[in-house]
Amino acid sequence: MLAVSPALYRENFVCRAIDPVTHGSQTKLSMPSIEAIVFDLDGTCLSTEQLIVDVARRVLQRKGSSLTKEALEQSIGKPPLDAWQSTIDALGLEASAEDLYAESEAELTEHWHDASYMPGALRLIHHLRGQTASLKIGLATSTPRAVLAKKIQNKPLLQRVFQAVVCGDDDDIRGRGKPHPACFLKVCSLLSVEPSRTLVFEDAPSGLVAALEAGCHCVYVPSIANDSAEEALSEAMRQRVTRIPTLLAFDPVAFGLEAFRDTVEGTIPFVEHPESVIRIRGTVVKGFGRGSSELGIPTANVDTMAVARVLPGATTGIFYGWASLPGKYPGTVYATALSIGWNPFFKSGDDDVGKTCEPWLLHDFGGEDFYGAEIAVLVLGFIRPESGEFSSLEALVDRIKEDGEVTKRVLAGEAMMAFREDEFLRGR
Ligand code: ADP
Ligand code: RBF
Ligand code: MG
Repeated sequence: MLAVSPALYRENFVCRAIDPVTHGSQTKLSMPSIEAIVFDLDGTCLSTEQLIVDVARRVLQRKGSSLTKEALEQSIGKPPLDAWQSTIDALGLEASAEDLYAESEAELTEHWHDASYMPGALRLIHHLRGQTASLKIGLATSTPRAVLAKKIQNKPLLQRVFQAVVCGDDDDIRGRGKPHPACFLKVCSLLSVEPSRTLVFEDAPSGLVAALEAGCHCVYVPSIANDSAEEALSEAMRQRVTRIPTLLAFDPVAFGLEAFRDTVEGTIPFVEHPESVIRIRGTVVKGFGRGSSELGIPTANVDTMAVARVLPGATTGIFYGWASLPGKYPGTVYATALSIGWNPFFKSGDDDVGKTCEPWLLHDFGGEDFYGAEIAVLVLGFIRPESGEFSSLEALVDRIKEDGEVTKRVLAGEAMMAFREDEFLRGR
């Protein structure tokens, strides 16, 4: 890995470092050195989406209804009232969005502490606080202070890592929520840094605008997949945005910060923070029928609901781990390289093509298929973001085969081998 001292980046820096995980896609040609990092909370540090869905299920159950895939797809990512209206419409319910929202809020209050970290958030925050050069870290959230306390009550890192915290109900912020820049201006002032030397992490369009209006740079990790938030920005503002599909793809070197030191074979193993391991259990479903025929690489597509349960909707990437087919081949564990995302290479402008989760089991099943079988995938690391930038189908196939080789090498490590014994792979 590249180790670059921030001292090299004093005033204006030129950075051409190629990071093996991000492939240098975040190279910034010119910007002032970064002295502070400011995080948004919901959807950026914490994955609150799944929690909200679970509570929505219970609210609906009490109304004698239940959440369907269609209703979920139409409501996810929307502001709460809009989301409830979409759910009501999709299910044909006799209820008001205001009432269901109030009911869900009352229950969510008791469950905020169940929210898990967004993929890569725990690792990134640990890394930033461990920088040798002093780097300030702040939080600017729309969450009221009392709710923040609940959300981080079992997250000791989030309780102590921020040197300044600005909340949505602070006296000078109330009524001036994002996209108003007040919260970012306030946190910069509390940290005594210039906004131009502050890097904000945001997942929402309103937060992106607020950060830019304040004069900060923004790493935009959208919670709503395939959104077009940048289109509403001026050309000058767009210069200060770096879009990435997941925090796992963030390259600190591109911002003059120290490189991560935890990569193995250019990948990010999750084993250092065991709570980052992703456990997907679902059913093998039919895909586009492209894997074996067009690519010569069969992939056992997992049903989308199973993936939505454990991974934020907009998170994508190429990962590795162990997989099993507990009902069919109990006791056998397979190495797998998997792609989670929209297969941009094939998309060719078709927005209806949905997100897929496709484990390629690195084993020859002799032409057999196992549609309908239960599949368990223990995701242990991140290889790279998915890409649509391949010059040909052969180039994509070569890259996928390389992903498979990397997977085999990394999984041979002791800590990775130990996960073969994980209970999760044995079935329900
Ligand atoms: P689809 O688009 O329907 O997923 P694929 O050609 O990608 O079509 O895969 C078809 C099926 O092949 C998988 O769902 C699975 O049942 C089977 N299969 C056979 N060998 C493998 C393997 N090594 N890895 C993943 N799936 C495999
Ligand atoms: N599709 C892409 O469009 N871009 C990718 O970067 C990409 N990487 C993949 C990596 C692995 C390990 C696997 C198994 C698949 C990948 N695919 C990618 C998905 C591929 O498009 C998909 O399996 C086929 O479309 C068959 O459904
Ligand atoms: Mg497939």
